[in-house]
Amino acid sequence: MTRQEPKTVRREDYRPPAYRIETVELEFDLEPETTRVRSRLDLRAAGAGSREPLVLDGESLELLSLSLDGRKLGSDDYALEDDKLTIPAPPSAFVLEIETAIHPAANTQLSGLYVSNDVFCTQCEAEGFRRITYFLDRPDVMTTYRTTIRADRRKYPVLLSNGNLVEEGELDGGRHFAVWHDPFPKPSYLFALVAGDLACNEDRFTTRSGRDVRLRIFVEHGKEGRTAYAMDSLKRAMRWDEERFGLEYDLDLFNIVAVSDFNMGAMENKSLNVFNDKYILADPATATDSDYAGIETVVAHEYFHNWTGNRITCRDWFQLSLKEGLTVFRDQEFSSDMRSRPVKRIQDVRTLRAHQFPEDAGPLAHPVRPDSYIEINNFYTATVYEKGAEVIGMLQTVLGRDGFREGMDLYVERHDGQAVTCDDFVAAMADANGAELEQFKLWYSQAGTPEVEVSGQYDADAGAYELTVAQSCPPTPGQPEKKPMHIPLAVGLLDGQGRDIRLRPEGEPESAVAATRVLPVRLPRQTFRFENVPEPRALSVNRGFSAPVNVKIAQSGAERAFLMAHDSDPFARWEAGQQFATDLLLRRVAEIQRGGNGSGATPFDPAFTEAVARILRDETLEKAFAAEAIALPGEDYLAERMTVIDVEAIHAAREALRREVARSLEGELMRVYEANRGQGGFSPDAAQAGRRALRNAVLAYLARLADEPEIRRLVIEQYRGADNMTDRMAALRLLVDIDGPERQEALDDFYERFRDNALVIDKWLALQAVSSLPNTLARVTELLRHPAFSLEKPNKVRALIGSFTSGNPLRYHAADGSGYTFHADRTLELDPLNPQVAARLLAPLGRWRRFDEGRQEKMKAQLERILAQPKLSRDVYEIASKSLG
Ligand code: 0A1
Ligand code: ZN
Repeated sequence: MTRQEPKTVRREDYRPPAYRIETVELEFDLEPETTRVRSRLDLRAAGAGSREPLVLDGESLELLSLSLDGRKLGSDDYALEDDKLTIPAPPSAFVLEIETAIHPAANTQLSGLYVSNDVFCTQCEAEGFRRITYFLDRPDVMTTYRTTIRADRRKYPVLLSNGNLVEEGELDGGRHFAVWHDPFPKPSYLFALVAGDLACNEDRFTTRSGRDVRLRIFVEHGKEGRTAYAMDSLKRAMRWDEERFGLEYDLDLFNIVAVSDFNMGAMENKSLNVFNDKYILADPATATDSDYAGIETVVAHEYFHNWTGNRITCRDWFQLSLKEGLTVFRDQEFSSDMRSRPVKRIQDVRTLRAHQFPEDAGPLAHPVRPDSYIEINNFYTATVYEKGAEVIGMLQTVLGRDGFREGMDLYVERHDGQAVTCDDFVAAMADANGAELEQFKLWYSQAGTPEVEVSGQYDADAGAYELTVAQSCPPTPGQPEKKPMHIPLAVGLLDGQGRDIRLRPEGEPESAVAATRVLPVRLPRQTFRFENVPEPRALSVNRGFSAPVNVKIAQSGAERAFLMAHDSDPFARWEAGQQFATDLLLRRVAEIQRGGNGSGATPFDPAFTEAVARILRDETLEKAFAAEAIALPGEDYLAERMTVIDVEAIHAAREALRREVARSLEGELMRVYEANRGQGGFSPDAAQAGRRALRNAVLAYLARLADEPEIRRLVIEQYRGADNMTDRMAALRLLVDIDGPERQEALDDFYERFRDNALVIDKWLALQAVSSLPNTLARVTELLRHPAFSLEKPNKVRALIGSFTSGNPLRYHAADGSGYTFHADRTLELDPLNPQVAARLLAPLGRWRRFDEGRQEKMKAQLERILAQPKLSRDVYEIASKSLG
């Protein structure tokens, strides 16, 4: 087979645009089958000297007409290729008018203009605008938009675009129109248009300088009652950004539209955010506490982009983390202020370790600021987003909260209205603080998770403590050798009573004494010495997860239990428990691998169970924290810690430890379960959510004793009696792993109750896909034909296929390779419909190097089968070919 190798785009090839667009006027005549788009561009050559051809991007467009300064161009005047339109020698300033036809109803890729449940909407990031009209579709071309929308009045009464509504009225033939003007210059990826028959929830917000902003959330009719939490989140986010960063909203109108078909979570288009309705709609009967938390975060994230992304945008797509890492950091800070900061930190680290660490250790590893890509849509990754946010968080740790704020102020002052780079951001931080951040910038350019090996030594005679820190970073694709990084490593020492020892580094004044020290680790190997230290009992490292690294430290179970009980840093307390459990579980895995099923295995260290019991009894702990602290590390995390991953042994070991804890602490667990029954009405607030989290974490332990009829009854009763989705889902999650008649009864009941709510049915699909029962793949395959499933709806695909391939390692990695064949089959079916989503789901196959030889061969064979497909998208081609390496 011959294939035209897709082109690689390189960061070093960046050139500024040859033309500027002064203004753009767009006119849409909306029809689902064929929509006509007229565009009027006011163009100007950017450089003074020799003039270059004008090359406009375009994809899947029908060109209807083209004229320059009012003169119609003939086919000799321009060159039309698959992905571009070239005008070889235009004048230095001119007006170009372009008319194109596009086909929104047939747009299953959901990029450009498409139709979702009879609503027209757009998705232009990263390169979707070129699927609407020919344009300089790159983020460093910023211009002002005036947009006219015409459509059937009855079917599309609501017509929206960016900015302010300047005119609207009636047209012949039952049509109407609206004209929108956005005064803020923006790149094309932030353009948006929506037209449909939508209901709206309207509210107001007064900014601190007195601007009265009209807030509207548009949804399909009948769903407006489920938008209250999103609206409340929006208002809280607007206030928070004023208070924390001094950033105010800048228009009189802010619109959100929720649609049911969307490739990602949501999109920050200027004053017209478009959302996957999963991140807008909630009520107690249908949304879990984590759904509520997700809404709060995503609504805030998109709103925060107005400054970090829209007013200051990216020069080119390699700088994506400039807006994404920073905006994730901002939404994490916001959620930390709204809820429990330690619990938020724990959850963010769990996510980072589950998604970003494996990415950074695999064939798709790339720096936070990548050097090359084939398809930019493949780079909306955990590395760009979540590791990018960690990098920003480290800057705040290094510069201090106030220093960071000064850096932000300078960044906004310098770059408002510009398209800039990650270097510009770091320069603002450095200049505002007189700081040296050259070595720190390696966090943007070097991929891979650094390893930090720590050992401590106490010199009783001198009363001094010496900490030796060695760093290294594993090779990643294209980066065999790494330079030492600047790692801000927060450490503390605990005395025999579990109190923090005040630490003063050698040679520094008494005023530098603190309980937690942030060590500036910069060398491959470095020793830090602390004077006047009484004998320590335990060392606490990477407090608050101050750096996204893997820490290696030799610690006994007793030390870990001590830290679990006493560390003043709640994150470190949680981490001590995770590492304690990890040690026990990996030891058990090794035993299972040596000796069969592990039934004659060495018992787990009882100190762990005791530590869990202590958490359950500690009334001073936040309940949400206690829930996190008793939850074992996930199968993914444990897998990451093994050289050759054994999914069956990991599953067995984890089940065994859960059963062991449940058996030893049954009475205690029962007590906590009963003590945390909800009374009174439901509220999604952090306190109530924490109580539910703890109770459900406890129930998950108890469910390991499901041979006891009493325990089965408990789970079923919770399922039946639940007055909220969190409790109902938690019980159903346990039931799907328990073979028996109750399982199907509950699943059928759930389906009947919620069959009219697409988002809840996604949960139903996902739960069946993550079941540990052996027939799961057969059931998932059956569900592909269920009326509730559709390959054209990304939420359905993620719920059923994604949950199986990335949320069920035990069944996905079945030794016979059936999971892999299933995955490749679905990829090949989905690729022609929606390449973005197909490519995003592919990562698990790329982890083949980490498995035994039999699985390796089977995984590779499926990747090869995908690559052999002649008409593969760039998206899937890039992931599959890089995965094979
Ligand atoms: N900028 C959005 C994420 C996003 C990216 C691409 C999309 O379509 C391909 C859609 C949304 C955010 O960070 O929320
Ligand atoms: Zn974002």
